[in-house]
Parts: sequence; C-alpha cells; structure tokens
Amino acid sequence: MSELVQYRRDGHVGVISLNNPPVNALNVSRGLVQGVLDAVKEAEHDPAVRALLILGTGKAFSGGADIAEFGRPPVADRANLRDLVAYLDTVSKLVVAAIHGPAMGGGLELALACHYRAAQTGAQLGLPEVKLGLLPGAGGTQRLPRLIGAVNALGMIVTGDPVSTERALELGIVDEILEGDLLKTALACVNRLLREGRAVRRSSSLVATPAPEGAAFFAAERARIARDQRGYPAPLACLDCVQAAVELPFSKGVQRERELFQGLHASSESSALIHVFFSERQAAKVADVPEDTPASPIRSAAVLGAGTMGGGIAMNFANAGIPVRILEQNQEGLDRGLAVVRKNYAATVAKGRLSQAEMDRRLGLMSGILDYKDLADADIVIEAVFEDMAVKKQVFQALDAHCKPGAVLATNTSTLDVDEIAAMTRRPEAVLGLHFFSPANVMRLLEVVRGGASSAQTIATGMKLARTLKKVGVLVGVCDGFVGNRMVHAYFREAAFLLEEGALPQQVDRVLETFGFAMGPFRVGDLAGLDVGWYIRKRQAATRPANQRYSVIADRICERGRYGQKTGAGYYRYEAGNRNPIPDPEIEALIIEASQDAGIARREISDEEILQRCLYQLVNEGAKILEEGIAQRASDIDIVYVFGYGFPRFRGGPMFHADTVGLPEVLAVVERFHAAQGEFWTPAPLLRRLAQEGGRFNPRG
Ligand code: T1G
Repeated sequence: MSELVQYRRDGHVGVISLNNPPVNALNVSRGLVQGVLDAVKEAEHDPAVRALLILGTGKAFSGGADIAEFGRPPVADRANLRDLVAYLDTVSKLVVAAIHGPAMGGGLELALACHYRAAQTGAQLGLPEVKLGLLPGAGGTQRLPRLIGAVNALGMIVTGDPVSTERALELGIVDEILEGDLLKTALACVNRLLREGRAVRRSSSLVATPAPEGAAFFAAERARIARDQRGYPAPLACLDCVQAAVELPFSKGVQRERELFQGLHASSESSALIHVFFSERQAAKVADVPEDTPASPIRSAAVLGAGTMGGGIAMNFANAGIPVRILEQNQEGLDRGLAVVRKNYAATVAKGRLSQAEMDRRLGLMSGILDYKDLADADIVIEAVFEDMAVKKQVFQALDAHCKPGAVLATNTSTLDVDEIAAMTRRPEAVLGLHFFSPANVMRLLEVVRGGASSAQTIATGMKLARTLKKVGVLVGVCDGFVGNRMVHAYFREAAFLLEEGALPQQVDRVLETFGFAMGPFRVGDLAGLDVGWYIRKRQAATRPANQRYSVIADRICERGRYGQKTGAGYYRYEAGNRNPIPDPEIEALIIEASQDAGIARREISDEEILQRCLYQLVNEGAKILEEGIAQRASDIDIVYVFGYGFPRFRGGPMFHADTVGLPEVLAVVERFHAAQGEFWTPAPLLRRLAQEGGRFNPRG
C-alpha cells in the first residue's frame, strides 16, 4: 500500500483513508490511486468485511486529480482514476464516501462512484475541471446527471462552481449530513446502513432525468455557451458529455467523455488555465521572505482619501470584517465618499448578491474622521490621495507623526517612487506600496510594492493582507508603473503608433478582442478615462527625450474635452446611457491629421501586425522587468496581467503566450519591428538569451 493511503478493518467496515497533504490530490505516479484500488480489492475479497468507507485525512476529502501530474507522460503499471471508478462499479459490498472540506473534480467523481455519500457541513462539492480547460474525466459527466438530473448537472459542470453540503443534499449528491467527529460519525453511518440492509446503489445504473424541454434544452444552452464563453472549448465539450449521459447508455457515455477529455487535455487553452491556477498560488510565495515570517496583525485599518479609490479600498476591509476609518480633509468630502460606498453596497444588495443586514454590518465597520489624531491606533494606514509626489510626501510625514509604532504605512500610488515616499518617515522599514486596481472593491489584483527599506515583516504583512482581503497579491519592485502599468504604458503607446501609421481604433480593438481581451486598448481608455493618462504624460513631458517618438493623438482628443465614457466621447462616441462604442468620423479626421503632421504616410496595417505589435510590447517590457528583478518570476507577470488587465486566461498571460508561440519566433518579430520602428523595439537581453538557448520565460512545470 502506498504511504499515501491507509487501510484497516474496523469491525465489519474496511476503512480507506487518503493521506496526501495538503488536499489529498489523487496522485497516480506516487501510487495513491493504485493504493486505493488495492485497498478496495482487499476489502472486496475479505469475508470479514461487509462494507467499505472512503474518507480523506487533513483538511479535504480530495482536491481532485493531481494537476501537477498533467502534461507528464503517463506512468505504466499504475492504476488511474478511471480504473478505480470502473472497479468500484463491480464491488458487491456497500461503499460509502464520507466527505469533509473540498471534494472537487476527481475527488467528487470518486465519491460519485461510491454507493452512498455522507458529508459534513462546510464541505465544498464541485466539478471545477472546466476552469482548467478540461471536463470531469472519470465518469463525473455521466454519474452526476444520473444522480441529480441533466439540468442541475449541466449547471454544475459548465460553471465548475462548487455547492455546499446542504445544497448537495437538496440536489441528491449527498445522502446525509454528518455532525461531529468525521471518522466516528462515518462509521456509525455505515454500521447503521448495514443494520438497515441498505443495498448497493450504483450511480451508473440510474437514469439521467432529461430537461423538460428535451433536446431543445441542450440546443439553447449550446447557443448561450458559445456566445458567453468565446475562446473556451471546454464548456461546450461538457455540454456534449451531459447530453450523452441523457441519450446514451453509461458505457457509451463514458467513451464519449474520454474522447472529449483527451481533446481538451491536449489543448493550449488547458495548459494556459493550469498555468494560471498554479501561478496564482506561486505568486503568494516570496523567495526571500519565508512563509513563516511573522506578519503584523491587522485588526483595524484606516484609509486616507474618500475618493473612488479610497472608498473602494475601505470597502475591502469592511468586507473582510476589519473596522476601517476613512480620513478626509472636510466633512463634505467625507459625506460624498461614504455616500458612494453606500451606493455601491446598495447596488450589490439590489442584485441579490448581498443581504441588507450584511450591508448594514459592513457599513457599521466603516467610520469617517477628519483628524490625523484619530489614526493613532490603526494597525495599517493606506493613503489614496491625489497622485502627486509633493502631496504624498506631506501625507507620509503626517502619518509618521500620528501613527502608532509598528503601524504599517502603505501608499496606493500607481506610479510614484515608494522609496522616495518612505524616506519622508522615520520608519521606512514599515512602508510599502499597496497598489489596488480600480474599482478597488471589485478588481482582485493587488500589487504589493516592496520598497528598498521594507522589512520582511512588512512584506509578509502586505502579502497576508492580500489573502485576507481576498485579493491576488503579487510582490513587485519599485519602478515607474511597477509591473502592470509599466507594461500597459508600452502597450498603449504602440497602439497609438498604429493609429498614426494607418489603423483606426475600431480595428485595433477588434483585433485584441478577437485574441481574447474583454476590451481593446481604446475601449479601455474610454472606460478608465483619458484624462488620467493625459495628466501623467504632461507630468512626464519635461523629462521625455526631445527626439523620442511621441503620438499626440490622445492629447488632441483630451484637448477637445473628450475624456471617454464619462464625457460621452473619447476615441468613440457614446449615446446617453449606453456604453456601446460608436466609431466617430471626427476622431478619424483627427487621426489622419495627426499622421500628416507627423509626416507619416498612412498604410493598410494587417491584423497580425497589430496583434504582434501590441502583444510583443508587453512581452519585451515584461522581459526587462524580469531581468531588473522588478518581478520575481515570469508567472507573476502573467498573473498581474490576467487579474489586473483582462489578459485572456485561456492564453495564460503575456509571458506564457510568448512561450507558447516560441521565443525564437517572438525574438524574430521583435527584431523585425526594431529594424523598422527603432527605439521602442530594442529586444530585451533576456528575450534574446532565452530565444538563443531554447529557453522559456516560464520553465515547464
Ligand atoms: N492537484 C495538485 N495540487 C493541488 C490541487 C490539485 N488538484 N488542488 C490544490 N492543490 C495545491 C495548490 O496548488 C496549493 O499548493 C495547495 O494544494 C493548496 O491549494 C480526472 C481531470 C481544493 C478548493 O480543479 O480548487 O480532477 O501552493 O491554496 O484554498 O476529472 O485548491 O501549497 O504548493 O488552493 O484550501 C480538478 C483545484 C483537478 C481543484 C483547496 N480539481 N483546487 O483550496 O488551498 S482535475 C480542481 C482547488 C481533475 C478529473 C479531473 C483548491 C481547493 P501550494 P489552495 P485551498
């Protein structure tokens, strides 16, 4: 028996325990699955055993197949999950799964192949394979519809979202709820079932209840999924499997599931989604700050500035149950800011995603103050004041004077030098950047900016706070724009050059949206507000080299008071109350004039060139960021871009995408643009080195 599985007989019950921390991933190569199969066979042939019990040790029943094994060559003479569930279907004795914590993916499929399922409250039961670009590949698409019907099964499998124990009981996934010690209550359950003479009940023998609309249900769902999940093949394959569960015998349905799984397993989308899954977790690790580094406890917080960012940041603390004060210069600003917060919560309540009581509870955790003295007992203070260095410096001098020793002082700056800000205090070791993304109460990315003086404890506090606020924290270094904004600056700059040379906003946006971005660069600009960038460019004008290429298009648009959606017009025109971008001849004329003024003869630009120039600016800048140590790893850059800038998850992030294309190919294109376009295309040395060595930004897992 593998050390990953324990087997023992307790009375008439053969108890099989999964023991593969942290989540009992159903590993094949190290023999966990084989161990379970061996235990089941031993129990099946032991006359003293009348029933089997399968459960997980630690915090989970099982998090599913071991994703770390994907992409590796299959291991010979080791049973896999399909072998195990197939054998379970032949076992003559009652098999009970006792579930606690996550029973996800193959873990739930293992439970579904048992005859009876009992679960503790607080368990999570789900088939999230679709989120990895896959589908449940161990019979789940055939067993779940037979247990809970096609409609409910399709909902779970296509969304990949887990259900609670109570919901699983309602649906029919779980047969009873266990209260108390898992093993004790599970054994009592099995012995009771034996006394009741409970028969073996194979989910594979049940009939899947079809949708009332019959096949029309699947046709309608297929159209909806194709529309809503463009670029993702897995959801449609999931639908095909559930339809097979309704229309085909079990064995045929399992074959269909296997065919479709293999197609997805080989897809670049799945590789990308698995890369994002692991990278999101890897980003939480800081190479030179061990995971057991003590973090400062955050029991109360304060935010400076009740504007859009300040209010959004404060909501994160209230949402996490942490009391938070908001400091403003005057009551009017405070009232305005708190009114926006209240409106945001009320909108969530109106959508049914938050109860009124919970909204009131969260608002009760927020209070407004006007005096720095009231910051004295805050464990952390985050400033979100005007993006101006002189203002930030004043604020940090005041914070240093009023905040208690040990308080962490954070700046929400998106581009300014955190070290310069920290130097205004007597506690630079307690200063860091916490760069939230607007809207701060929605966007999950949080760039944790380590200053040169930031202590390990301060960094650990920032990374732990990201988890507490349910953000994806990525540690970044100090430079203009850190990781995300530095890269997006290069991306927008190149998009503007494309306009000068012959493209129009609607063509560039269409190309990037076809690639998978939710919005192309010009629609993003109109949404975020063009005046933000305009202000930054004016600040940078003084230091911009005179001979450096610069596009005036965005400035000229702003000079006409066209800041985007908030003014009803930007790169596009907008009808009142409608966010749909309408190409505007006035902007086309402005662009053509800018080309003339720049002495550029406009030309037809191919979609491929547009895509390569926008993407490879990201990749080349990312390579420089990596080489300068501003990001710890390429996958951190991918996470910043997926969670903060809408890079399509099924492409894995800019650096993963470059690896997928192949770095020699990327370098060749960058060098071609360098020859044609000059300065902004100098290949990053790391890109060149890796391309020449046959390397990757993200080493293979
Ligand atoms: N395989 C390998 N490692 C896994 C894993 C898995 N399935 N699930 C989690 N981990 C690692 C994770 O990388 C992290 O590692 C640690 O465990 C803790 O994870 C045939 C084909 C189970 C709800 O998609 O949703 O089954 O960073 O921080 O917040 O049909 O992990 O510590 O080194 O997320 O308590 C389908 C994925 C697989 C579930 C626990 N299963 N996991 O959440 O911990 S495909 C999934 C989760 C499959 C079959 C198919 C969550 C969790 P490290 P964590 P958590």
